[in-house]
Amino acid sequence: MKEAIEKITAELEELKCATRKEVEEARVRFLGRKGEVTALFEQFRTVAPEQKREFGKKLNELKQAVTARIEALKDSVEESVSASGPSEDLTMPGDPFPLGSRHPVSIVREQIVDIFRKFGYDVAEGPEIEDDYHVFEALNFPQNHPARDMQDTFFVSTGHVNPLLLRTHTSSVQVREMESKSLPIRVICPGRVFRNEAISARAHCIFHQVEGLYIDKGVTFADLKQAILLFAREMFGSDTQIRMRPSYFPFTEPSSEVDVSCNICHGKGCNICKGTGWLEILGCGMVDPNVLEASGIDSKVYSGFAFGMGIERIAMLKWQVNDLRHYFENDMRFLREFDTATEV
Ligand code: 2NM
Repeated sequence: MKEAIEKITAELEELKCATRKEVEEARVRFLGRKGEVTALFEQFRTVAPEQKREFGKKLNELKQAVTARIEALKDSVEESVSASGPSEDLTMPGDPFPLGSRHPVSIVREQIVDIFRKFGYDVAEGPEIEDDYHVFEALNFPQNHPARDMQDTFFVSTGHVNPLLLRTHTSSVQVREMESKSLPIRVICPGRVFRNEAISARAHCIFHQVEGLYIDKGVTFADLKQAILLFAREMFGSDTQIRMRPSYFPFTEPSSEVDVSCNICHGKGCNICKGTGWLEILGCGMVDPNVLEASGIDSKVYSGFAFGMGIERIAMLKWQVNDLRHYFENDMRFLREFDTATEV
């Protein structure tokens, strides 16, 4: 037995393996069920009792040495495999993480909101599911106004005095601001609105608005005109002109629609402005005294202006998008056109 132990110890020092397979073969040869070391443990049972102590120790040491050697060989084989073989190069740059891009509606909404924030306006949001009071009643819509019809508005509940509905404009948020905030109020309300329209290139049942409201003592139409002019120049360029046309909205009196000079043809007439040199961008007016009074504001002391614009419409002008439906279909070929996200 002594010789057998010495023989294995000597062989162990000579043992060389080039592959994982060879290491495994060596393990089986020594430590496997029929291995040489395993056989010695079998033999150990026949050793004379007075020698058991000495050989037991030697055998255990042998097994430990074999195990350690096999482990060492395994490591060296693995190292040389990874040094030569097709393995990971830890200096390689990481896989690129695909970045999305801003949706054109978000880009324009942020631009509009940033301009008014710079003018000192707060930003407010409110519920998309509203009640009749905040969407129509408080905004001076008469009971028989067509917007209150099932044909035009999506109702969530019907059959009672104040039905729930999907807001058709964000003016409802401004009503909530007038009800809850102290004066003066300067606020901008971006958000999604819903109208029961047949979907076409020019109309959609969902779109986005930014509405603004300014109420203080002595606010005049001249203040409105100046605010809109400054906005238009920030948004469309410092040489932009505006034109106001009389209009009608239930919540403002007087009311006006605003055009900006076409920055494609600079007034010469092109197919974007349909040869007129002007592009319609928003509606506005002086807040009707009935609207102020409904929210508890004394219309003899305070006056204000309000305006509203469609975000999709402005984005269409900005990028010459000819069909509203592009904004809602999430076609990657369309969305990638706005991919300015180069910074991480
Ligand atoms: C528009 C046009 C004109 C408007 C009015 C109000 C409120 F709440 F103060 F009465 N908010 N927004 C308004 C006025 C909106 O959108 C074309």
